[in-house]
Amino acid sequence: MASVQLKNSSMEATPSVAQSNPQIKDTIIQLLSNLAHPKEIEQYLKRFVGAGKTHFAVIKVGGAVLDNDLDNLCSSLAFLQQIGLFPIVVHGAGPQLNLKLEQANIVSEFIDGQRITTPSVLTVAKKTFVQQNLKLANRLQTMGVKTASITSGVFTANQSKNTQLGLVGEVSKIDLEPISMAIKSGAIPILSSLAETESGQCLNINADIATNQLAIALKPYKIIFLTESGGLLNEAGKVISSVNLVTEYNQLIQEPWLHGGMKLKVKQVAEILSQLPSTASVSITKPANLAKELFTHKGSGTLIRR
Ligand code: X2W
Repeated sequence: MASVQLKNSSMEATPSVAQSNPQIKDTIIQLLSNLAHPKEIEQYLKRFVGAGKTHFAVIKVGGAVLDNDLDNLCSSLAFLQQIGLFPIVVHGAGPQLNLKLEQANIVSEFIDGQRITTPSVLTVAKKTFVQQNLKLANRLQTMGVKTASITSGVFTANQSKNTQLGLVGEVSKIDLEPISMAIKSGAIPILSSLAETESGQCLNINADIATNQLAIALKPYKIIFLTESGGLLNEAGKVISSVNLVTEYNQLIQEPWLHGGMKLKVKQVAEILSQLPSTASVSITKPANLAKELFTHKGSGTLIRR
């Protein structure tokens, strides 16, 4: 992966509400008491709060989750914000774009998980991504959660070297300022996977790739992929609770049951974690189980570490 230039890398780790007001800690522990022992919750809380407001978590929300699990997603995000933790959300909108292109009779094809993006695909993509961003933001706002929709200004990209992909971007620079400003104003930043070239041409980026690049730039404590399946699934269709990349990666990647999309995800996760401090980890879980995955030893989805 080409190295990404970072603007505003000196973004300070501002204290969260729980850090500046220790009394809130007890309320949080009480709120989570049905999930695990208070000591366990406290241990995680300390870690997350210690990571600072802007470095707690980057959360990728797949487009399918926005269609099928929006209520659980918004409740989980609202809970995090109420306890003073500000996740940075990157959303996808793949299924919604598939539908819109089909309705417009525009053919859409993929190469290795990336959509071939012609000018007419890009026009529909921009509209669809902004609509999905606002759908999530509006729902959160009706729950009293302040949000900042960020659909440009963070990712600068070059057009992909694979010319067959058309208007697809490879991230070259990340500006953290819009994210930092949003969090300072008490809002959850919600990012769409769109970039611009230096000359202002809009480009489409796969939302997983945008998330990975942002995570490498921000070095958050947690990187979370929210999916409908709630984790990596084994041969029997059950969620694999943890993967240690040091001891299990080689075997896992060769398993015949690990299908293409998941294999790609495991490879990408290994690449992100290789560029982050060893304290960082990746979780794949479903929206309803986000707090359980974050605050308990047992977790609820797949925890990947190295
Ligand atoms: C993706 C961006 C959206 C996305 C696309 O056009 O579908 C490229 O493939 P999901 O819901 O996370 O799949 N862009 C270049 O990744 O959404």
